[in-house]
Amino acid sequence: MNIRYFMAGIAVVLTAAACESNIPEAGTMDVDAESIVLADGLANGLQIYIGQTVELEDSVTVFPENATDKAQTYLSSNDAVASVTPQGVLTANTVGSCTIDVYVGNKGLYTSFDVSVGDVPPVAIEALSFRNESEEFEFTGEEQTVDLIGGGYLIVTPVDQTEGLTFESSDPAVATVSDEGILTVNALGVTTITATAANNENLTDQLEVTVYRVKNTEYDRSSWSMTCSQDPLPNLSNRNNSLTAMLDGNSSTVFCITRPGKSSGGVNLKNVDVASYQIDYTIDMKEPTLINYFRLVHLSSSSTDLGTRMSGYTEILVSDNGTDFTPIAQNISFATHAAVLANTETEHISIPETTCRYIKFVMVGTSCYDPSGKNNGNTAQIKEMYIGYDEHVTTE
Ligand SMILES: [Ca+2]
Repeated sequence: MNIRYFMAGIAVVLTAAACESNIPEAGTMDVDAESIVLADGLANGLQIYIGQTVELEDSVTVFPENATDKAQTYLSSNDAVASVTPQGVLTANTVGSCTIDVYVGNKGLYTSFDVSVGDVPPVAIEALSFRNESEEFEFTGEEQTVDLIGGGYLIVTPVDQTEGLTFESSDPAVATVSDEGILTVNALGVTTITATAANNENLTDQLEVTVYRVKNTEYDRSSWSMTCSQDPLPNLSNRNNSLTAMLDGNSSTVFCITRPGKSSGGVNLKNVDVASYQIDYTIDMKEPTLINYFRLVHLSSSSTDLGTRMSGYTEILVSDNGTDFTPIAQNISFATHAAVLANTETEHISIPETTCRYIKFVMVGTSCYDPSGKNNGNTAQIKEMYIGYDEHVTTE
């Protein structure tokens, strides 16, 4: 500081010599800060909530405006309630009150203001509704819970609401729901869940919950027969290929077809238009049959046989008379599952529930073969194909 005064003195002398005036040049003298004015939000006491932060710098003004040392520093009387960085970033930590001192410059000028920290304000629910009118859950028999809110079954807005909800189950023996919206499945049956905003009974919605088990019916195939657009079928060693080979429950017989663009077992499709070439087979179940799934048994879990697996169907059609067919499903793919070598049997592959006598499986191009997507292998080979009906029931 002494050096600056000394330099200012030189400036005065030089200026005086040049202009013959005793007024120092602007900016050549220190100007002391004289007062601190707090914005109303601080001067009247700052009210904030736990977790809130406030930048104080913009709310503190030092006069005169041309004061040369406006450096500020901040200090809290109780950091546990509200802490403040030397740069003036204040954070509310817990419910309570404290005082913040604001120091300006280095000559003892300061002021202070009070801070009152309150609890986080409640956020009321504005709307709530279940995504669907009903949901089904398969009974596992083990400890089984469903997060209705986190799982997206119940939409509550705003998501950061703090009001809370109440839940009621019309049949707690089937399922109960905690205040947090966790549904606990207890038994087979049907129950209606009512969700209501804690402080507003007009904000309410209902969900019918069905807890089911699968009652499986897989049909006896001994009387069934089959036709195929590829006839005669390729003659492959050790496969005992025939039109009944995948309906006979015999693991030493395998239904095989030669794929478009390939040649095998005396069937040469190397010169066909591969992309549009269709192969289909039709199973005659001999009587109208209620179905909603099929499943396949692949040839083996050997990696060399992977390319012979089916990975999907382009279309599935059904008929009552074997002549007039109605499509029920398109682009059925189970490639993800079939690509796992250990899976020699597919899961139950769902199709729309239907009652029919004939069911036709259509493959176009190459996408239905070889789950690796590499179009490896010359044939598609199915050891067994089963068709059945999985019913959801709510009784033992
Ligand atoms: Ca067989």
